[in-house]
Amino acid sequence: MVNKNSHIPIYVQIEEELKHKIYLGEYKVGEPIPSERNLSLYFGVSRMTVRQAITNLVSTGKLYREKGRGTYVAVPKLEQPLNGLTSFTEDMYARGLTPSTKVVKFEKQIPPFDVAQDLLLENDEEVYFMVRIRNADQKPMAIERTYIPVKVLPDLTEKLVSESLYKIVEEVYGLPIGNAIQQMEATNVAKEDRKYLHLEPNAVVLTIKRISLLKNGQPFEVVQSAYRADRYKFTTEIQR
Ligand code: 16G
Repeated sequence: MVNKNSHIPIYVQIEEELKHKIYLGEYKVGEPIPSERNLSLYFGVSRMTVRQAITNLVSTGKLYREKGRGTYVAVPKLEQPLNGLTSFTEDMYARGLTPSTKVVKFEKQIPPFDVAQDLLLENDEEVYFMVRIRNADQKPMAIERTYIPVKVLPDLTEKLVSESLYKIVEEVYGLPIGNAIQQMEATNVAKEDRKYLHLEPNAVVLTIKRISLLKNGQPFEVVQSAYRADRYKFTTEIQR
């Protein structure tokens, strides 16, 4: 219950109480929480105060709003450690989820200039360009746009990349993977990605660019991906 004499703002106390109820399973994942009206009666505070608490929980991804229907408890975000060069397929299996992939584009092309530079390609060298939707337990997590030099993985096919690319690189082509450089930033979801990721306009995604190299130093992929920010959080262990 709220303590009106506390130095902790009332909306923060309500946030804590709602989080506690989610933790205890009193409010269940995918189910609605009580209406603002009922919560304001329950806590004995104004609806504005309740709304502020709910808005904060929505922005941190604990709750989500469905237009005209109410506010629901969100699925906890998937935690992804950032200390190893792992594939999407490995990451999902490590969490007990089943990965699946929909290839929406697969073609040969001359890459954009900056991609050619990242892949250390000459002007006329081609890449395979693919767009893949990556799902966990059938739900979209990310969309990936990948460029792979044709000379590094000749005869790559759409069928091969509908499963794990890293597995194919290592097991079919026999090329050991080395390291990668990755950049991450928060952006609004691109218009063309909304339908694939089932997101509303202006939803936030984690936009990641990865350049990966084989053990021998040859770059083999440039990937631009958008991960659903409401489903994913990245964790890093850092040492002093
Ligand atoms: C991850 C990588 C992506 C890589 C893919 C390979 C990030 C941000 N991206 O999704 O660069 O191409 O794994 O996964 O982690 P796969 O072997 O399952 O195809």
